[in-house]
Amino acid sequence: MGTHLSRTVAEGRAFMQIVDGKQVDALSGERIDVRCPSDGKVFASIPAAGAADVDRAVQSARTAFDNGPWSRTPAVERGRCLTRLFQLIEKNGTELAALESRDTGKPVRQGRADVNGAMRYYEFYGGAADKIHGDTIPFLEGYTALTLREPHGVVAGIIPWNYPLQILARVAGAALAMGNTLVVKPAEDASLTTIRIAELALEAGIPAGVFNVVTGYGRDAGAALSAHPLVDYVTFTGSPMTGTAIQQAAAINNRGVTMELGGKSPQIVFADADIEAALPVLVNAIIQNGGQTCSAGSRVLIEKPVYDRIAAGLTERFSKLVAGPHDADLDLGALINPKQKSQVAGMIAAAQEAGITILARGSIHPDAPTEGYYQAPVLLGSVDPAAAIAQNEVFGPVLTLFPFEGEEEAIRLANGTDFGLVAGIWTKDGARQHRVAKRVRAGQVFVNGYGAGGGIELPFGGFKKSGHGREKGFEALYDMSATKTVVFNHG
Ligand code: TXE
Repeated sequence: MGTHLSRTVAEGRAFMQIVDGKQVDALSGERIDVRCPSDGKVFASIPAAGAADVDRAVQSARTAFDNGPWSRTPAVERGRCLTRLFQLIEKNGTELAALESRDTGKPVRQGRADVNGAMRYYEFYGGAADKIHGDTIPFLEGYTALTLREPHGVVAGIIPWNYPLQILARVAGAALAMGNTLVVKPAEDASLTTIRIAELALEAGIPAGVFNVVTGYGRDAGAALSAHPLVDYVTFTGSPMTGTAIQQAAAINNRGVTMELGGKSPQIVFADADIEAALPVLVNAIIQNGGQTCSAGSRVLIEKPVYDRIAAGLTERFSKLVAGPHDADLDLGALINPKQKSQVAGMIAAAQEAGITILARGSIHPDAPTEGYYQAPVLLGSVDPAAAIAQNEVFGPVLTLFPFEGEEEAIRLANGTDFGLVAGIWTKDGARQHRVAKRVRAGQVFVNGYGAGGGIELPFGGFKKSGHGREKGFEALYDMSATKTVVFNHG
């Protein structure tokens, strides 16, 4: 397990923010160390922006919006810029994948998948930019009434650390396609690819001031951005607690928000399911990105006749899973930071204290640096649905199993948390597929499969505590714009 390219990429680089098309440091000159989760070592730094930096970036986005170099550019031309950005990401894909995986600790394979996902967003929204239109509406005699889709103006995007490339792409792709300008605040733990994408956006012909990036802590830069009076709309992916704080800040200015706040997503396996097909999907849905995925399938509800068979199949697979450095490309990498590692370990310990059985535990590669933030995957059996580990998002490689009896209990358990982001249903019974899909409270439901995070074309977002608003697909373009009604009096 030697040092590969992905453990040397960006070594020693002092990254800059992108404001008004220029690379800028924080006004205070303060910086944040960037550590690689695989070995805990500092390898680069980013500016620590404060309120004054945020103001400078928002003013730039405001001017760019009001002067119209982007919002009044024909939609087809905006689409072409996004398509060029897609091509530039493809061209720089190897570097971006290495940077993303070193910055976040995810296996390079996952970094590559994230680059592909990000490309698809810019490709999709590049093509969609000139395909969103308003309506004409039958109205009173002597009048013509029509609607226009207008950009909000300045959109603030606050991005988490788990999938920076992809989450940025779904925000930026939709917002820019509709003619908004952007100020993005990536997470302090994973800002590097966001900076690189903003640089590539300039190269793609997106005008200066349209795509700004401020880096820094949430409590400083994030809070100032969400409360800024010149921001017209805020979009956020992250924890429910921070989501509440951001909504409160945006409410000071009565601004609209899109909130994607995580989940506790169930996969329901009925006794007639194709179990061999389900098993690898059940494992991947929680192991992908070390479980640090908002749509992770963290709860498996199993009909009693097949509980033992599925528990045995998962036990066998979990015992073989190995965590290790991102460039070793094992089943999973390190978690993002020591706080996340202790949160996950603490929740596992509390579950054990509550008497919940550990059915299987994967391992950490013996050569993995001891300073890295590793957590071996854990499988928990026959979990009490009221237990903390059954109700709260773990955001780590921990899968919980629950036996159930019959469809009613399955639905009750599936809907029995505060969240409602994604659900999986495994059954060959067509009528049951439809019945259960309708009654499960989740923004996305997969039948005989599970698309954690996939499907750029598919609307995505939560019910209940998982948030509101929809991202991805055409629906995101509606969230990223407002309807204007225009009425002509011919009289
Ligand atoms: O999230 P935060 P954290 C969940 C997951 C995880 C937990 C904590 O359960 O264990 O959240 O992670 C910025 N005003 N998810 O603490 O705080 C912050 O700088 C404005 C689920 O990292 O939500 C970062 O850019 N912004 C999730 C972003 O918010 C603020 C993805 C996310 O950080 C701010 C990540 C403030 N007051 C974590 N405070 C998902 N839904 O996929 C922080 N930020």
